[in-house]
Parts: sequence; structure tokens; C-alpha cells
Amino acid sequence: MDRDAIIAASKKHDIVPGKPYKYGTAGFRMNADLLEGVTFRVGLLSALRSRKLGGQTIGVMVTASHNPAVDNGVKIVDPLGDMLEQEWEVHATTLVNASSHENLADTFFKLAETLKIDLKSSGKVIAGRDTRPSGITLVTALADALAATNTAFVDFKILTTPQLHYLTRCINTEGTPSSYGEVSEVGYYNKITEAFHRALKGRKVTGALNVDCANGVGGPKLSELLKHLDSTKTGLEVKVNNDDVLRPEVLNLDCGADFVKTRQRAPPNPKPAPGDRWCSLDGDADRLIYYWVDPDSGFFMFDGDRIATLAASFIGDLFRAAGLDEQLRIGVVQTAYANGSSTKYIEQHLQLPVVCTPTGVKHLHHAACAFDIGVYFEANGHGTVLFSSNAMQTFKAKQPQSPAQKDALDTLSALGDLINQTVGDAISDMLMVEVILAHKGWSLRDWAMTYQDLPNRLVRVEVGDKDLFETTDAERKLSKPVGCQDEIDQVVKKYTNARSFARASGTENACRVYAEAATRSEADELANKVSHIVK
Ligand code: NG1
Ligand code: ZN
Repeated sequence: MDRDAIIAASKKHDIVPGKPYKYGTAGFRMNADLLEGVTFRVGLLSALRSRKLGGQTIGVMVTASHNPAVDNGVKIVDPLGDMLEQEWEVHATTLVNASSHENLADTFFKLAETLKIDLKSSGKVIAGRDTRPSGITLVTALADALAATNTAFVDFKILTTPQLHYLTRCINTEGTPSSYGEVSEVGYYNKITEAFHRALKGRKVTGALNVDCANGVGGPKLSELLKHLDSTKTGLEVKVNNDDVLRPEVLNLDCGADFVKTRQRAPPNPKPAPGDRWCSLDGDADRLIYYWVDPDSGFFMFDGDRIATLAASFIGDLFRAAGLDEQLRIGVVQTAYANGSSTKYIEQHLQLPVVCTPTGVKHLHHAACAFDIGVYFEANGHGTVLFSSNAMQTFKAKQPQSPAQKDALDTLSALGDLINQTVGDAISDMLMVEVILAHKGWSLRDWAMTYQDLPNRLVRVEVGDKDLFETTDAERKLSKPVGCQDEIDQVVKKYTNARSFARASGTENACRVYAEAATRSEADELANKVSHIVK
């Protein structure tokens, strides 16, 4: 590999000095103007990563998800479609913070030496980007880094984040017994829609579904997927809304899953009519929130916790019907942001174990792998259901003792193919929800009745230095600043069924305070008081 070539290419993609570049929960994410040099350097790192893993293909996704249109981000996807290994996040940060083009080249070769990477071997990287116009410049910077390091590169252009994860896994498993699917966007649609038809087992979805696509990449991709669905067979009639990707400024603006979850209301446009079924995707289509306007009681939201409980309850029923409940283990993984009522419902009503992990999908994903079936969702609607290969094999190998058992085993198999196994996927999760509601014969009202959320409030608190805040116990307690947690505990004690915690955000320069309590006013008051403690 040629040092001069790396330096020459780097000079075309200068880095803005003096910024705190850190590979966080969402990779590098910030104003797009700061990202060109960062993305070039991420290209260098992915070239190393691919070679370290014996030439397997690494994915790079350029997106800032639910953040405003002026932002962008870049993150690395490991060969099986999971997030970049944690140890390498540190290498990414080191490389991106190199002080000059020459220092960058030195850091690159030093990393290769320390990590015992054979730079003469071959490497391959693929990329995808959301609909942000800045993505084009960033992918060009990435491509230049890969050219300078003789790394094969395929640009899949505009994709949802979960599609890029899917493609990464497909490429690396192609031609093996664990092949994940055809390496193309059409392959993704074929796999999911075939599994959706199969999972319904002749049942029909009732009622049209309106989808708010946040004016992001989910809009055109959902429209593409719908071409592969036969609504006369499935009954699923989808109306695609907020799919304007030609005006970048409207991306995530007053719409999308993040808007609905944080404002706890429907997007103003188009206004949902009472009784209509709605769901929202976020800007890169990896988060999903359902909602409807109850003709009597008004807006009602089904967030990640609701989706997790729905999936866990259905799969639990299928396990019993298939006679697998003694043999395979289902578990649910949540974060501290999960509503206390959902946790109670899973543990006490569904009788399933719940594990709490720190925020960030990589933590949830990892914990979910410990179960035969691991259901994981962040409250914000990002999540999926992981099926172990042992579970998938068991569904196929087990001899059914009755038609009902066969039905359950077939449905489980189909769900394993329908649900994206690499990462949370709003489109695939949406079809999963539709399958479950069709099987249960449930309306959104039935789903809403399963448990009652505790009123809650999430507040963003500006602090001088968020790094002063350190947590323990899966982020449920502050270990630093010393004394802060005691003050929080004292306040929480004064409220009924209350819980509150504070932590530094991993994606923004602020702290977040979460509070829940028996009533709306108590939850608000508690959130306020804890915010004052943190400030
Ligand atoms: P931070 O900023 O660390 O709270 C936010 C979300 C996470 C996760 C990441 C990545 C909340 C409270 N936090 O993390 O759940 O999705 O962004 O996008 O929603
Ligand atoms: Zn997202």
C-alpha cells in the first residue's frame, strides 16, 4: 500500500480541525459540513477492518437517521450485519483524530502493524446512504479512501440502513449453508414479502394502514416493496405518506417516528382521522412507532415497548402451541427507557425473562443473542427479534404431532425469515406487527388494552460538561457526580410507582432525564426536579 497515495487522497478531503470526533452509538454523527474528512478516514478504517477479517466485506452506512436534514453520519457494519466491534470504535476515533495528512498515514500503518494486518491481502467494502444530498460528497470521500488503499468498493447508493445491513450479511454468507439471501435490493424485497405471505398462512390483514415515512428513504423503498405484495391475498392496503425525498429540508420535519415518540402526538400532516391505523418510520427506516386516534379517548401510541410485548406474547403462544416451551428460551431485552408497565407485563403476565442493557442497539443486540429467541426493542421503536440458528433448525426438524403444531412451527419459521436478523428494520417490523395482529384477530384497540403505560417524561438537559456524568447498573444509576444519585433517590421516594434516572446522551452534547410515575402531573414534576438536580 502506498503512503503517498493515501496522503494525496486525504488532501482532497480535509478534516475540520479542533472538533471532538468520537465514534459513538451512531458512529460519527454531526453537521454534514464536518464529515467529509471523517468519512475519508472511516474508509481507511474499513479497509483495515476488512483485511483483519480475512477479506470479508465491511459495510459503511451514511445517514443521520432522525436528525435534521443538515446533519449526516457515518457508521461501520461488520460482516454479519451487526455493528462494528467495540474495540474498533477506539481505532476509528484514533484514526479520525489524526492531526495531519502525514500523521493520518502514519497512524494507518501503525494500526495495521499493531493489529497484525496483512496490507497485501485483499479487502472489500460496500456503502449505502440515505436521501440527504450531502451523502453524495461523503460517499465520494469514502470511495477515494478505498481506491487509495486498493480496496474493492461497491456503492449501493440510496438504501435504508437495514437494507445495507442485510446486503452486508448476504455478501459474506453467499454460497454457504447460512446464506442470508440474494445480494441485491430486489433480493431483500423478495425475501421479506415471500416470508410475509407465508407467515400469514392464509389470514388477512384487516383495515388500511397509513405509513408516515418521515420524508426519508423509507418512502421510496416501502413503495418498492409494496410492488412485491399481493394485497388481494394479504388484505394489506398500505397508504404511503410523507414520502417527499426531493425537498431535503422536509426530512424528519414535523413527522417521523422520532417526532411521534418524543412529542407523544401524531404528525400534524396529514392529520390522522379517528379510527385510522397509522405508523411512522424514521429518516433511515430503522425505527417504527404505531398509533391511532381512538374515537373516544384520542391519540394512542404503540412504541418499541408495545411492539416488543406484542412480539414476545405471540412467539410465546407459538412456542406453547408447537410444544417448544420447555426446549427453547425466549427473552426480552430492554433499556432503562422502557416503560415500567411493559417490564411488569412481560415478567408477570407473559412470564418471560427481561434483561436491561445500556442504551444503544449494539448492547441490546448482544444481550438478545443469549436466548434462542431474543426480542429487543428500544422504547423509541428501534429493535428486532433474533432467532438463533438452533431455533431455526428446530422449527424445521421437529416432527409435528398435530396440524396445530405444524401451523405453529411453520409460522415460527416464516417469522424468522420475515424479521431482519441483522438490525432493527422498520419495514420488516411493520410487516411482523401486521402478521401478529392478523393471527390474533386484534384491532389496535385490542393491542392497546394489554397494559397501561405509566405516564412518563423525557427531558433533554443542557449541561456544562456531559462527560462528568457516569452511570452504573445499565445506566439506571449515576455513579458520578458523587452525591447526585442520592439526591435523585430522595426525590423519587416522594412519588407513587415512580422511577427516574439521568445519563449523558451518547449522540448529543446533553444529558437526558427520564421520569415515570402514577400520574401525568407526578411524572412531569419528577422530571423537572431531577433536571434541576442534574443542571
Ligand atoms: P442517546 O442520545 O445516547 O440517548 C439516542 C436514543 C437511543 C439510540 C441512539 C442512537 C433515546 C432516549 N436515546 O441515544 O435510544 O437510538 O440515539 O440513535 O431515545
Ligand atoms: Zn434511524
